[in-house]
Amino acid sequence: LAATLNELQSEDQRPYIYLPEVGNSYFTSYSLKVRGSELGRSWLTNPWYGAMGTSMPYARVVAQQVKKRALDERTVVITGDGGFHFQLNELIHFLKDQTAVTIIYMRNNVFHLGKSADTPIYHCNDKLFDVHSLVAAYQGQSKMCRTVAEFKQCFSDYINENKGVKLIEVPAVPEESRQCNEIRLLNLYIKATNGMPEAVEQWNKVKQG
Ligand SMILES: Cc1ncc(C[n+]2csc(CCOP(=O)(O)OP(=O)(O)O)c2C)c(N)n1
Ligand SMILES: [Mg+2]
Repeated sequence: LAATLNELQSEDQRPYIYLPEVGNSYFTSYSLKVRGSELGRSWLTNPWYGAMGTSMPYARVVAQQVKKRALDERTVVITGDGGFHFQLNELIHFLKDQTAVTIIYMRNNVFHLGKSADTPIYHCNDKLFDVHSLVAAYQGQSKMCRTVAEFKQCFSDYINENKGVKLIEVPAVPEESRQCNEIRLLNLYIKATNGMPEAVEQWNKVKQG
């Protein structure tokens, strides 16, 4: 995802102000290359011990400021499904304020980051949940994108239109082989800290470079 966004941002002079939520999105966002924003920050996330729950309120204020100062910049939220769902109360403000936001919704139906078992407590979503009906209620637009090409087209369309709530649903497979390097390293570190012999060996190799 970061590589794709970097490509899109490099071809676009308008700065994207990224609001990554804590979860896989947060770690993915470490690889983002940003342009300078007039607001002074183009990557803004929660510094308070990594607590989830700030991307939407932050995005709301960023979008308000972008509008108020008439900046040619874009507000982009990158979020997991769990993190997004408990901040849905914020969505109404984009409609009330007539502000614009593009939300990248990384859907895996689970609280994945930090998950340490396959128990129901991690099941934060349901396969039948229709996020598109939700966005429609806020007079927004949304699309599910399965390929990089689809994503690029949809993201560019939404960024160009720059109106109201736009959401791109990206199916995220919670498998090691599909994850960014930062997440792979984090999971390896957690396993090594938990004393798994194979992970300890691999982690020591990583540390030695
Ligand atoms: C308030 C709060 N509760 C719990 C956590 C622990 N936590 C960190 S990431 C995460 C899962 C996030 O799930 P989701 O938003 O679906 O993103 P994913 O990891 O699946 O990409 C949890 C529960 C936290 N950081 N902050
Ligand atoms: Mg999730």
